[in-house]
Amino acid sequence: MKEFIEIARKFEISGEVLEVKPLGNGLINDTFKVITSDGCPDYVLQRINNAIFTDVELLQHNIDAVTRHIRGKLEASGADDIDRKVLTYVHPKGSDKTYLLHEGKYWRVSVFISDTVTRESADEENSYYAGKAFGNFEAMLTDLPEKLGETIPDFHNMELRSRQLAEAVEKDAAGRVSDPEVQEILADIAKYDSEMCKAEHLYREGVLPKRICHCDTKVNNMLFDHSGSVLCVIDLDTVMPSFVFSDIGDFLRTAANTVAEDSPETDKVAFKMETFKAFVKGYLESASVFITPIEKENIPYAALLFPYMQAVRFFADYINGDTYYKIKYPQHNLVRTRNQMALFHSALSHLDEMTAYVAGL
Ligand code: GN1
Ligand code: MG
Repeated sequence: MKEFIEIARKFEISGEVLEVKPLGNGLINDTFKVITSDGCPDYVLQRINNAIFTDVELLQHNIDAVTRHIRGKLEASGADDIDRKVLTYVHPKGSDKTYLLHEGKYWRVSVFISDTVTRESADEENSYYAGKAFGNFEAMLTDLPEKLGETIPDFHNMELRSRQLAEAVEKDAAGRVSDPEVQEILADIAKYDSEMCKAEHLYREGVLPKRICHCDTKVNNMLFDHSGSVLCVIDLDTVMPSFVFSDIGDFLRTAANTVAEDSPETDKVAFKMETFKAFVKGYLESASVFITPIEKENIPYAALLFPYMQAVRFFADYINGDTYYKIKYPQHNLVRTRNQMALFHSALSHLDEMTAYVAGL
């Protein structure tokens, strides 16, 4: 980790950099914790995956605008402990940017928020607080003065994701398409394709708005405090204009699944209605200041869309020969696909119940 210590030292870090070690389990960037000498904060060092985030200038522009705006809102509301509620990025020495380009790689450093809890799953209480936190996150960004770009264009556009899967099948780069199981999954995915592209249809009809959303609200992208509430929303790379379905759907995709997104025990996958109810309750409490009836009534659709879209994305990557997501073994993306399709089917079996619940709120 000596090389990483040298990188960390290029940033305006207080104290002496003592050690750098791996942190978290994101599937895209490489993340490390920077340990410093006593009395100084620790830091988070990230190597940005610029094969995926090709416009790092735009990426950091978005993040800087969002963190500045949220900090301003927290200050105006008289909140305490603000440095623990919003991320603080530090500059490389002698630079006014919040990233460093060094030997062709992009790096950034933020202050590590200590004494928090990170989770891979969430109970009802956590889910309620997460709902409140993301509703509030979106509410705070409704009057963001800067325009944000899409760091990954059309990131959560289901029509695009379907096309990408079709292209992957067409190319068959890894020779995986003839496998009967692959064919079976493709047929299952195809059945729901037009229904799942509903958001794009509504958007074209002009009845569904895009708002600034987080777009990667999986459970491990937020820091909880010891009371179970969300202290700080992290992993801001995908903050961009999207449909509110993104933030609702991705949280439920991870939190309402009885097992992890890559569990091979497909028969254990189930969509937890209590998580759905708790999250949606919290979300609507804080999103009520901006949410429109069409957004609200499609919350159950969001709960279906995200496992479905994630299955399509994992599957396209599997068929392409695993070029996007980090994998730990050759079938990893196939296992993830099976898992997400099972979750989709389980959520689908609860559609009426979800619809009735949302209508009653
Ligand atoms: C990626 O970076 P990470 O692991 O938080 C991905 C999300 C997926 C998720 C699946 C930029 O998130 O969209 O939902 O993996 N991020 C990007 O676990 O593609
Ligand atoms: Mg992450």
